[in-house]
Formats: sequence, C-alpha cells, structure tokens
Amino acid sequence: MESAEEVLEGLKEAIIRGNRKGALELLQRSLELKVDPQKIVDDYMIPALNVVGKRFEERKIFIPEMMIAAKSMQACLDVIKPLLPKEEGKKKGVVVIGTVFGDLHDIGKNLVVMLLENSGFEVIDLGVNVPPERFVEEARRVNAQVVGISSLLTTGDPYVKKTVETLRASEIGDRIKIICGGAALTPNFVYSIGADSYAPDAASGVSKIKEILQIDS
Ligand code: B12
Repeated sequence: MESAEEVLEGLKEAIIRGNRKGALELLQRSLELKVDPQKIVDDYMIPALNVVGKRFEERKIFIPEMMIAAKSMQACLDVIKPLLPKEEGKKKGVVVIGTVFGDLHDIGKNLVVMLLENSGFEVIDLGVNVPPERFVEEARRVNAQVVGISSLLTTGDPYVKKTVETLRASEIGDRIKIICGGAALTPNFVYSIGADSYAPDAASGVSKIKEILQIDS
C-alpha cells in the first residue's frame, strides 16, 4: 500500500503535468488517508504551481502546459474548498477583491477569497483584469472596509499604483483600507504607493486584514 507521502507527491506531480483526472483521484486518496486539507494546499498544491512557474521561466514548458496545470489546481481547490475550517457567527467585515487590470491570474486570489469567507468575512470578488474605477465603484456600493488587490505580473505594477491612487482620490479614500498581494509585489513597493498592508500568502492576508480592522480573533 502507498504511504500518504507517496500519494501527496503523486498529487503534486499530477498538477505539475496538468493531469486533472489523476490529480483529482490522488486528492481523493489523500483525503481518505485523513491528510489535513490545508496541508495538502499549502505543502503540495501551491508548491506544484511554483515548479510549473520555474519550468516556464526555464522554457521547459509553455503557456498551454501552464494553463492545464492551473486548471488541474483549480479543480482540486473546488473539491477542497468545503473541507477547510469555517468560522461561523457575525460577519467580520466586507472585502472587495480583484486581480489588477491587465492580469488574468486568479488562483491565488481565489485562495484568499476562500480563506476570507471561511474566516467570516463577506467577500465581493470582482474577478480578473479589473480596472481601477471598478474597485472604487464596488467598494462604495457595498460599503466595504477593505479592498484587496492581487498582482502576479511585474508589468502590473503601474496598474496597482493607479488602483491605489484612484481609491485614495475617491470619496472613500480616507476610510478604505487597502491590502495588496501576489507574487509580483514587494512590501516596499506596496507601502510606497500608499496601500495599508501587504501579505505574501492567503493565511497572512487574513491575519493582516484582521489587524488593520483591529479584529482580535
Ligand atoms: C498558472 C499560471 C498562469 C496561468 C494562470 C491561470 C489562472 N487562472 O490563474 C496562465 C497560463 C493563464 C498564465 C498566463 C500568463 N503568465 Co503566468 N503563471 C502561472 C504560475 C505558474 C502560477 C500562478 C499561481 O496560480 N500560483 C499559485 C498561487 C496560489 O500563488 P499566488 O498567485 O502567488 O497567490 C498567493 C500569494 O501571492 C497571495 N496572494 C495573491 N493574490 C493576493 C491578493 C491579496 C489581497 C493578498 C493579501 C494575497 C494575495 O496569496 C496566494 C495564496 O497563498 C506563475 C508562477 C508562479 N510561481 O507564481 C506564472 C507567472 C505568474 N506567469 C508569468 C507570465 C509571464 C505569464 C504570461 C505573461 C505568459 C505569456 N507570455 O503570455 C501570461 C499572462 C496572462 C495575463 N495577462 O495575465 C510569470 C510572471 C513574470 C513576472 N515577473 O511578471 C510567472 C511568475 C511565471 C514565470 N516564472 O515566468 N499564467
């Protein structure tokens, strides 16, 4: 019989290769072996996409391979979503989130959405390729406390900056809290353009949002 470690390594490999069916089967097996769903995401699924990114950078694979790997990852996330721990009770706040203009990456953002919802926040997800004005309109419409901006491409930096500036220049600019994340961003850049917070991953994103809203738990 295979060990849990072998199954999990197989799952990681299946995501890297974009073998969606295989990945889903191995995910099911890991869950049957009672592996913690959060551990599966953090220690195997996310690292799988890092390998994909590295291979793409080294020109060992190309966009179609990167795309099918992403699809396998998203299919596994859809299965895992209902299994992650969920806090019930009063809503902690409203967060509007989206991927910056020009950027179509959404897996990381979707993870942030998932974790925020499970932590008791109401989340309005604007999707990908979101123009600055859309963040403002929606944050105003739903009376959000926080706007989250995701950016995976270094070419997206000017749009992240523009989004923060547009939010700050709007009538909600004084009160809205802005948090940015995504592989393209650094804390230095994010703070230099006037955002309130930066987080390198979804779990610390939730903690940072609680921190800026001064929520204890
Ligand atoms: C999958 C993928 C794709 C898929 C995206 C599918 C999808 N639905 O998202 C596809 C194939 C479409 C794609 C396209 C492209 N991609 Co791409 N892609 C990736 C890859 C391999 C994985 C990204 C990912 O999902 N990671 C897993 C998630 C969980 O991690 P994450 O996104 O970083 O998110 C975490 C944190 O950053 C944080 N976070 C993210 N957002 C937010 C937001 C907030 C508010 C907070 C608090 C936290 C937070 O929390 C998340 C969870 O912990 C990366 C490589 C990499 N290692 O990042 C390249 C990468 C991002 N892509 C890259 C490139 C170049 C492209 C293309 C330009 C390629 C091309 N020539 O066309 C296009 C761009 C298309 C576009 N306009 O957006 C480069 C970017 C280089 C750069 N420095 O700018 C990378 C780094 C690959 C590389 N090493 O070269 N890509």
